[in-house]
Amino acid sequence: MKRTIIHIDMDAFFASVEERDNPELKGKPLVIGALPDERGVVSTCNYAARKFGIHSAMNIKEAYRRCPNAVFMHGDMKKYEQVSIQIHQIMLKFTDKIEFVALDEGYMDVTGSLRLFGGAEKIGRQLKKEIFETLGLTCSVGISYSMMGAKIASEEKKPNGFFVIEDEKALTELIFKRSVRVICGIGSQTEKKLKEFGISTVEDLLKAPPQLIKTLGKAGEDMLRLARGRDDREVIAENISKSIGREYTFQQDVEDKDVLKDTLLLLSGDVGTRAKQKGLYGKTVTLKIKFSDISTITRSKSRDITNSAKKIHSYACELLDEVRILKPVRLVGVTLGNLTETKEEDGGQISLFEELDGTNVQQEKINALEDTVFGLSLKYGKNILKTGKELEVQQKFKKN
Ligand code: TTP
Ligand code: MG
Repeated sequence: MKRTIIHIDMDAFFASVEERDNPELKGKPLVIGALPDERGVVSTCNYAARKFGIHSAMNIKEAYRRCPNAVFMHGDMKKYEQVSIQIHQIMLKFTDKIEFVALDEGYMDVTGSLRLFGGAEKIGRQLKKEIFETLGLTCSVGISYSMMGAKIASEEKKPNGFFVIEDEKALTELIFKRSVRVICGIGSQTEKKLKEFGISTVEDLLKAPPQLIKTLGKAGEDMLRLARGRDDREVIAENISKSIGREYTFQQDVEDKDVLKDTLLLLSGDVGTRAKQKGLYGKTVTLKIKFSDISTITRSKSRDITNSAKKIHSYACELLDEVRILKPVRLVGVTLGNLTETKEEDGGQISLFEELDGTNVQQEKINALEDTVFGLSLKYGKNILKTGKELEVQQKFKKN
């Protein structure tokens, strides 16, 4: 059956949230990330700053050189996570088949909602309208028959875009003359490799001798299939996906394990909240660390089934203690995996509150307290209650 997929991506996400909240910034070039006198990179910038050639991941000194008059600001991850949850809630009005792939980006399979809402374009337009009216932010929406098609469609008319790619033929025609980078999964390394074989564009790939594709193995077959517009990947909703994860890219590289642990506390809080929202529990906690040279490691631990933020944090910290940090860290992430909807009896009696807050509270009390916090945060927003530790960490982020 033909599917209908929508891809939504917020425009200049962090920067747009700051422009919205600080009206005096309107129209000025705005760079979110490190400050010019710090070591670090651009997280993102608004479209006024992009005119100067500034972009994500650019060294902050280079960004400053290109536009010394821009406003430079640190990001506020907690705020962006909050907005992300609000975006998700608006998307849920149209379908629960949603796969969020970044804070500001997600796929929706709306095949089953078409009749109810009067078609894909109506859903797409309504989505944009509700996000703008409720959150004061613009986004770009792409509609297509596949995930790749929808993603390319949402990029086509950015910012505030709306674009439909009907079928495989329309997609192939659209990307025929473009760089192979347009194909999902082809990054700079693969691009380089393909160039050695004389393949730079989608057209080159489609016209490449079958023998050459064969030498590239399974990856070659996959690329060719995608270049022909065939993409069968399904939108995997979080409530049936195998994991819930969150990660954070530092504006400046970090070497201090305590800062990593503090960051993991915030991330674990978010993972725990998301799991609770979905009524899910997980058995495996995975820690991800990306170093400044972009080498990445992951470590996993399977323990008691849980969705407690405290437990997730504690397991992530145990994993971190087993890693030797020999290079500066650029990104840290935590994922709760092996998800189920049923909670087996909590085995452990480790009082993590003891560790975190210096008080000795029994596990049942901790669970009850977490449930209360969760109930309140659902009602009033995620920031309603925080442990002293969390506040301390947030202050630290703000200072940084
Ligand atoms: P993107 O969607 O890639 O970028 P964007 O929303 O800022 O701009 P647009 O989609 O209009 O092109 O990323 C979403 C957010 O993720 C972005 O606002 C900041 C953050 N981010 C980083 O922190 N570092 C990065 O290298 C990138 C690409 C994004
Ligand atoms: Mg975006």
